[in-house]
Amino acid sequence: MTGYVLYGYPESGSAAIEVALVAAEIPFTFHNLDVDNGALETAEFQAVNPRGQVPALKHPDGSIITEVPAILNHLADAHPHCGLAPAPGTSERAQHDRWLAFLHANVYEAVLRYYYTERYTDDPASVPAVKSAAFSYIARHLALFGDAITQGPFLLGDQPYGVDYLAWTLTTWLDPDHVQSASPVLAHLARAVADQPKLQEVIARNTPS
Ligand SMILES: N[C@@H](CCC(=O)N[C@@H](CS)C(=O)NCC(=O)O)C(=O)O
Repeated sequence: MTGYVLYGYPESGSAAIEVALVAAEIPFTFHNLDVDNGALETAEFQAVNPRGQVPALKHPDGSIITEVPAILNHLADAHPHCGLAPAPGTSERAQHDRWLAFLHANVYEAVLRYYYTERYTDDPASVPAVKSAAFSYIARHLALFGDAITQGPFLLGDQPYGVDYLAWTLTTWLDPDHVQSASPVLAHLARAVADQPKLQEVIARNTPS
Protein backbone atom coordinates (compact mmCIF):
# COMPACT_ATOMS: atom_id res chain seq x y z
CA MET A 1 0.00 0.00 0.00
CA THR A 2 1.40 3.47 -0.83
CA GLY A 3 0.18 7.01 -0.71
CA TYR A 4 0.30 8.02 2.95
CA VAL A 5 0.79 11.73 3.64
CA LEU A 6 2.14 12.65 7.07
CA TYR A 7 1.42 16.20 8.23
CA GLY A 8 3.94 17.43 10.75
CA TYR A 9 6.98 19.48 11.46
CA PRO A 10 10.44 18.53 12.77
CA GLU A 11 10.82 17.81 16.51
CA SER A 12 7.04 17.59 17.03
CA GLY A 13 4.73 14.63 17.71
CA SER A 14 4.92 13.75 14.03
CA ALA A 15 8.44 12.45 14.79
CA ALA A 16 6.99 9.31 16.41
CA ILE A 17 5.08 8.52 13.23
CA GLU A 18 7.87 9.52 10.87
CA VAL A 19 10.37 7.29 12.69
CA ALA A 20 7.88 4.39 12.68
CA LEU A 21 7.22 4.79 8.94
CA VAL A 22 10.94 4.84 8.17
CA ALA A 23 11.64 1.87 10.47
CA ALA A 24 8.87 -0.12 8.80
CA GLU A 25 9.93 1.01 5.32
CA ILE A 26 6.38 2.15 4.53
CA PRO A 27 6.38 4.75 1.70
CA PHE A 28 4.97 8.16 2.61
CA THR A 29 5.16 11.84 1.77
CA PHE A 30 6.01 14.29 4.54
CA HIS A 31 3.94 17.48 4.45
CA ASN A 32 6.18 19.84 6.42
CA LEU A 33 4.01 22.56 7.98
CA ASP A 34 5.54 26.00 8.42
CA VAL A 35 4.29 26.49 11.98
CA ASP A 36 6.14 29.75 12.49
CA ASN A 37 4.02 31.24 9.73
CA GLY A 38 0.65 29.99 10.97
CA ALA A 39 0.39 26.76 8.97
CA LEU A 40 -1.60 25.05 11.74
CA GLU A 41 -4.27 27.76 11.61
CA THR A 42 -4.90 27.82 7.85
CA ALA A 43 -8.28 26.72 6.50
CA GLU A 44 -6.43 24.08 4.50
CA PHE A 45 -4.91 22.43 7.57
CA GLN A 46 -8.02 22.95 9.73
CA ALA A 47 -9.82 20.83 7.12
CA VAL A 48 -7.25 18.11 7.76
CA ASN A 49 -7.37 18.35 11.57
CA PRO A 50 -9.88 20.80 13.09
CA ARG A 51 -7.84 20.62 16.32
CA GLY A 52 -4.97 22.28 14.43
CA GLN A 53 -2.41 19.80 15.70
CA VAL A 54 0.09 17.35 14.33
CA PRO A 55 0.57 14.55 13.60
CA ALA A 56 -2.19 13.85 11.11
CA LEU A 57 -1.89 10.99 8.66
CA LYS A 58 -3.80 10.96 5.39
CA HIS A 59 -4.60 7.38 4.50
CA PRO A 60 -4.29 6.36 0.83
CA ASP A 61 -8.13 6.42 0.62
CA GLY A 62 -8.08 10.12 1.64
CA SER A 63 -9.37 9.66 5.19
CA ILE A 64 -7.49 11.33 8.04
CA ILE A 65 -6.18 9.66 11.20
CA THR A 66 -5.10 11.74 14.20
CA GLU A 67 -3.86 10.89 17.72
CA VAL A 68 -0.49 9.19 17.94
CA PRO A 69 -1.59 5.79 19.37
CA ALA A 70 -4.36 5.46 16.77
CA ILE A 71 -1.93 6.21 13.94
CA LEU A 72 0.79 3.87 15.23
CA ASN A 73 -1.58 0.97 15.79
CA HIS A 74 -3.30 1.53 12.45
CA LEU A 75 0.06 1.32 10.67
CA ALA A 76 0.98 -1.81 12.65
CA ASP A 77 -2.28 -3.55 11.72
CA ALA A 78 -2.34 -2.39 8.09
CA HIS A 79 1.26 -3.60 7.60
CA PRO A 80 1.49 -6.68 9.84
CA HIS A 81 4.81 -7.87 8.41
CA CYS A 82 6.57 -4.60 9.27
CA GLY A 83 6.84 -5.36 12.99
CA LEU A 84 5.45 -2.10 14.36
CA ALA A 85 3.52 -3.92 17.11
CA PRO A 86 3.02 -7.49 18.37
CA ALA A 87 0.21 -9.43 16.67
CA PRO A 88 -3.33 -8.33 17.60
CA GLY A 89 -4.96 -10.43 20.30
CA THR A 90 -1.70 -11.51 21.95
CA SER A 91 -0.82 -10.67 25.52
CA GLU A 92 2.28 -8.84 24.23
CA ARG A 93 0.04 -6.64 22.09
CA ALA A 94 -2.13 -5.89 25.10
CA GLN A 95 0.95 -4.69 27.00
CA HIS A 96 2.12 -2.69 23.98
CA ASP A 97 -1.25 -0.94 23.74
CA ARG A 98 -1.47 -0.47 27.49
CA TRP A 99 1.81 1.43 27.70
CA LEU A 100 1.23 3.30 24.45
CA ALA A 101 -2.05 4.61 25.91
CA PHE A 102 -0.27 5.29 29.22
CA LEU A 103 2.46 7.41 27.61
CA HIS A 104 -0.07 9.29 25.50
CA ALA A 105 -2.59 9.96 28.27
CA ASN A 106 -0.06 10.82 30.96
CA VAL A 107 3.38 11.83 29.67
CA TYR A 108 2.45 13.44 26.32
CA GLU A 109 -0.44 15.26 27.99
CA ALA A 110 1.78 16.51 30.82
CA VAL A 111 4.49 17.65 28.39
CA LEU A 112 1.84 19.74 26.63
CA ARG A 113 0.82 21.11 30.03
CA TYR A 114 4.46 21.95 30.69
CA TYR A 115 5.07 23.73 27.37
CA TYR A 116 1.61 25.24 26.72
CA THR A 117 0.88 25.99 30.38
CA GLU A 118 -1.25 29.10 29.73
CA ARG A 119 -3.84 26.86 28.04
CA TYR A 120 -4.36 24.95 31.28
CA THR A 121 -5.31 27.78 33.61
CA ASP A 122 -7.45 30.92 33.46
CA ASP A 123 -5.22 32.52 36.07
CA PRO A 124 -1.90 33.84 34.65
CA ALA A 125 -0.47 34.00 38.18
CA SER A 126 -0.81 30.23 38.52
CA VAL A 127 1.21 29.42 35.38
CA PRO A 128 4.47 28.73 37.30
CA ALA A 129 2.65 26.41 39.73
CA VAL A 130 0.88 24.50 36.95
CA LYS A 131 4.22 24.17 35.12
CA SER A 132 6.02 22.90 38.17
CA ALA A 133 3.26 20.36 38.89
CA ALA A 134 3.48 19.18 35.27
CA PHE A 135 7.24 18.69 35.68
CA SER A 136 6.77 16.41 38.70
CA TYR A 137 3.90 14.60 37.00
CA ILE A 138 6.12 13.85 33.98
CA ALA A 139 8.88 12.45 36.20
CA ARG A 140 6.45 10.21 38.12
CA HIS A 141 4.94 8.79 34.94
CA LEU A 142 8.30 8.31 33.21
CA ALA A 143 9.37 6.27 36.23
CA LEU A 144 6.21 4.15 36.09
CA PHE A 145 6.80 3.50 32.40
CA GLY A 146 10.45 2.67 33.10
CA ASP A 147 9.38 0.12 35.73
CA ALA A 148 7.49 -1.72 32.97
CA ILE A 149 10.73 -2.24 30.99
CA THR A 150 11.84 -5.54 32.44
CA GLN A 151 14.28 -6.98 29.92
CA GLY A 152 15.19 -4.06 27.64
CA PRO A 153 16.48 -2.42 25.71
CA PHE A 154 12.95 -1.82 24.38
CA LEU A 155 9.68 -2.08 26.31
CA LEU A 156 9.05 -5.65 25.20
CA GLY A 157 12.62 -6.85 24.71
CA ASP A 158 14.81 -6.84 21.61
CA GLN A 159 12.24 -5.62 19.09
CA PRO A 160 11.35 -1.90 18.93
CA TYR A 161 7.66 -1.17 18.41
CA GLY A 162 5.46 1.91 18.04
CA VAL A 163 5.40 2.41 21.79
CA ASP A 164 9.20 2.73 21.79
CA TYR A 165 9.07 5.36 19.04
CA LEU A 166 6.63 7.44 21.09
CA ALA A 167 8.80 6.97 24.20
CA TRP A 168 11.87 8.16 22.27
CA THR A 169 9.98 11.19 20.91
CA LEU A 170 8.83 12.24 24.37
CA THR A 171 12.35 12.00 25.79
CA THR A 172 13.69 14.33 23.08
CA TRP A 173 11.50 17.12 24.47
CA LEU A 174 12.87 16.77 27.98
CA ASP A 175 16.18 17.56 29.64
CA PRO A 176 18.31 14.39 29.32
CA ASP A 177 19.22 14.66 33.02
CA HIS A 178 15.51 14.75 33.90
CA VAL A 179 14.91 11.57 31.90
CA GLN A 180 18.00 9.85 33.29
CA SER A 181 17.07 10.61 36.87
CA ALA A 182 13.41 9.68 36.38
CA SER A 183 14.27 6.36 34.74
CA PRO A 184 17.74 5.16 33.65
CA VAL A 185 16.20 2.24 31.72
CA LEU A 186 13.99 4.64 29.77
CA ALA A 187 17.06 6.74 28.93
CA HIS A 188 18.68 3.51 27.73
CA LEU A 189 15.59 2.67 25.62
CA ALA A 190 15.73 6.10 23.99
CA ARG A 191 19.41 5.65 23.12
CA ALA A 192 18.68 2.20 21.67
CA VAL A 193 15.96 3.68 19.41
CA ALA A 194 18.27 6.50 18.31
CA ASP A 195 21.18 4.14 17.64
CA GLN A 196 19.41 2.12 14.94
CA PRO A 197 21.51 2.59 11.79
CA LYS A 198 18.63 2.92 9.35
CA LEU A 199 16.99 5.64 11.45
CA GLN A 200 19.95 8.02 11.60
CA GLU A 201 18.60 10.57 9.14
CA VAL A 202 15.06 10.74 10.53
CA ILE A 203 16.37 10.77 14.11
CA ALA A 204 18.76 13.66 13.35
CA ARG A 205 15.95 15.62 11.67
CA ASN A 206 13.79 15.28 14.78
CA THR A 207 16.29 15.69 17.60
CA PRO A 208 16.43 19.15 19.17
CA SER A 209 20.00 20.47 19.28
N1 LIG B 1 -3.26 14.24 21.33
C1 LIG B 1 -2.56 14.70 20.16
C2 LIG B 1 -1.56 15.76 20.59
C3 LIG B 1 -0.97 16.48 19.39
C4 LIG B 1 -0.19 17.71 19.79
O1 LIG B 1 -0.40 18.29 20.86
N2 LIG B 1 0.71 18.11 18.89
C5 LIG B 1 1.48 19.34 19.08
C6 LIG B 1 2.89 19.15 18.57
S1 LIG B 1 3.76 17.95 19.51
C7 LIG B 1 0.85 20.45 18.28
O2 LIG B 1 0.36 20.22 17.19
N3 LIG B 1 0.89 21.65 18.84
C8 LIG B 1 0.39 22.83 18.22
C9 LIG B 1 -0.75 23.41 19.00
O3 LIG B 1 -1.37 22.70 19.83
O4 LIG B 1 -1.03 24.58 18.78
C10 LIG B 1 -1.90 13.52 19.44
O5 LIG B 1 -1.70 12.46 20.00
O6 LIG B 1 -1.59 13.64 18.25
